[in-house]
Amino acid sequence: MNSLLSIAPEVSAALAAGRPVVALESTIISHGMPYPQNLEMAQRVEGIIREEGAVPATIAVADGRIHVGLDEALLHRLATAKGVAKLSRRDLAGILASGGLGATTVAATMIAAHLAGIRVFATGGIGGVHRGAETSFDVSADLDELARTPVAVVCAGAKSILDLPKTLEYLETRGVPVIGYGTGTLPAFFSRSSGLALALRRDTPEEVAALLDAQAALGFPAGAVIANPIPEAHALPEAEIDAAITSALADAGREGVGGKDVTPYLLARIVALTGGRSLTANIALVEHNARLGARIAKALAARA
Ligand code: PSU
Ligand code: MN
Repeated sequence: MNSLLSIAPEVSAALAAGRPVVALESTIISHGMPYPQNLEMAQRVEGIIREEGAVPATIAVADGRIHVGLDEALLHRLATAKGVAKLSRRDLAGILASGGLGATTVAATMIAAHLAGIRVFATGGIGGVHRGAETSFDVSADLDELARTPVAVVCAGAKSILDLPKTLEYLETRGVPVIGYGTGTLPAFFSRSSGLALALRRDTPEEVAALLDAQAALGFPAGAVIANPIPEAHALPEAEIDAAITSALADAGREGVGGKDVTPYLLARIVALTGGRSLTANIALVEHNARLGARIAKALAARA
């Protein structure tokens, strides 16, 4: 395994000393946002985690290794290179064997974080059950990863490009705790609430850490979703975002977009259709999640 995993010295020193570390994904950089906002976001998010007293570990694959903690050059390549592969669980072996450049989704980032010994991961949104999944079978591998890999994912819920009720049902079936952070309902990414009730609510990083430690003590393989609503000031009006999502979905259908291209296609269409307003909101919520991720990592470190 060591030959496949390349952990940055700062990250491995923090892990060895039991200091807080927060994992970050790279598909959000390569496929989730346009350049140069993607690079600025990635750098700012790392800065926020440091400001909170934790160590950021952005994860990607290059030159036959999984990198946990990226240098400036690799971060820049991910933000600018054409044809960066989008990696989920099924893609990891292939890209490691071929030596290509790849960005990790939530699923692949969880795998890498767990291999490195990192328990907390912050991002924007998770994948889920797509609308129309009853005919397309399009269910993100993120959900099964949450059921089998013990990493807590701090996110702003999921976008309503997905079928949110089905996504919650699937997570329930697979035994994944979905914890509303300061809320009793599932946040819907651009808006603070989907209206869907959650079984779990926690209001402080310490309470979240206690739950994660209890889950670890049970020996369950599963991760957890920490669903953190977008800050009020950045939430988008639901009518505006719903209209953009409806038309993005129609465009995807017309153009026959399928497989792993669906999510990046929809994200880019929504940015275009909202005149960039969705991008500003997306960046704000990722920053907010990074701060909470760092605080949860610190609370976990304090319990150890
Ligand atoms: N949702 C977002 N932004 C993103 C993604 C999802 O709001 O960037 C990315 C994440 O990397 C997530 C992936 O893991 O898309 C899910 O892709 P798929 O639906 O193909 O599983
Ligand atoms: Mn899919």
